[in-house]
Amino acid sequence: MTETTIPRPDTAWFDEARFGLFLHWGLYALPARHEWVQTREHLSAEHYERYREHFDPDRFDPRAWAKQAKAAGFRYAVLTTKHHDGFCLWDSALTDFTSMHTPAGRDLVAEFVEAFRAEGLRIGFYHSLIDWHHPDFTVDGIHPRRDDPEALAANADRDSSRYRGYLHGQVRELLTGYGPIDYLFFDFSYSQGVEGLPGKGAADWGSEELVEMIRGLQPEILINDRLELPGDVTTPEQYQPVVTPVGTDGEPLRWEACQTLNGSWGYDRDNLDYKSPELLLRMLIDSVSKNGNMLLNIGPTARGTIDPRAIERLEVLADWFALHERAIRGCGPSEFSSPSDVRYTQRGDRLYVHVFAWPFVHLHLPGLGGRVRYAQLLSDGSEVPFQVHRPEHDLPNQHTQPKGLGPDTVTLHLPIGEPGTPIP
Ligand code: H79
Repeated sequence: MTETTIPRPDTAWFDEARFGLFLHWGLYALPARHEWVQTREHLSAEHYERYREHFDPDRFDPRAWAKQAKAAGFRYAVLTTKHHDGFCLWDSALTDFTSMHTPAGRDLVAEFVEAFRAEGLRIGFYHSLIDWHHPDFTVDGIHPRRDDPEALAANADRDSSRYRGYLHGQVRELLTGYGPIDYLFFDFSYSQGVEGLPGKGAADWGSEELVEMIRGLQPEILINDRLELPGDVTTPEQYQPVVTPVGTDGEPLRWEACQTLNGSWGYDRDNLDYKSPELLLRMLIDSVSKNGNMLLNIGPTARGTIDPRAIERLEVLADWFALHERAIRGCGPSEFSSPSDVRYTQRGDRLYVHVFAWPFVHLHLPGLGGRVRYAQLLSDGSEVPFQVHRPEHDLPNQHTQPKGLGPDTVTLHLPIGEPGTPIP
């Protein structure tokens, strides 16, 4: 497979959108203590299976989710069709470990797609390469039964090519049953192994064939890079890259930081360690300033609701986006470099100066002299006076005109205090 034979998908929508919603929803919402609970606590298959009988999301309202997401500034949404536990949210013909065989009794992927599409959001599917439920998925270094010698010995009876067939078959179902899908987020490869036990990677997933099948079914879909193949999007997890990520050839990559609200992806009831709304906004701004997106996660509850701490943050995002959308959407990095504690985003001839350390009375922006016609606060449209620093004013002890600024520096004169929004 080479770049010349495979048509590249249209990526403009992804670059424009900048902000996506990740949704981790599945049986792990019931134990409600992290989506890796099965491995973390070595839960038996029987123990975990019980959650299937109790999965009854009676308050699931995908249209409400979609409306809230749109208002909060998201322009695409990525749902866990299946996580590592192997539980499927759609009506798969290849297993009965699905939402169909729970009290829900419905295809939740279908309802998600329908509702989010109706709000004009792009649709992404998260799909786990890892599957702790499938009988042919060998027990490896991150499997819930990794410490069970019998389970490890039974690997001899597991047929990994059958698992590969299942994986490919399920992806085919997802890409043929729900119309055009915009993004596929696979998770994840760990072929280096884990603490002396085996891992899995491209050979286990049949990555090349899988991508070939996907491109054949949906040529426009974007695929992340966790198949151990180069992808359309690289997805740093739970950190902000210090600089724009580059590939092995040194070229910048299309990227998206996937981030949690509180360190857990699945609903984690007793975890109150939430990032502040201000921090979440800074993470988004930071991503855009480095030509990236942010995929921010919510873990809905077992009843299909979104917990109050998450709602609170969505509401702040909605208020912020109402005034500041133009500093994010369709923006990218600036041709200018920002001072510390400031991020620049730019679209055409509009430079957005995001001041992370407020308030200062004066803000010096080197490199902008002669390039600024007018400056204003985005939040209220009020003028921000500025001057171009002139070296002849470099007088000792004159605190408003310190020495050492180049003639190309612009000094913004900022108001003290914040005009009604978390970050001006
Ligand atoms: O779905 C969410 C998480 O459940 C999943 N990806 C997001 C989107 C995820 N969780 N952890 N990881 C991905 C990376 C896990 C890394 C580790 Fe390991 C597993 C660290 C130690 C065990 C892989 C194997 C890396 C080193 C060894």
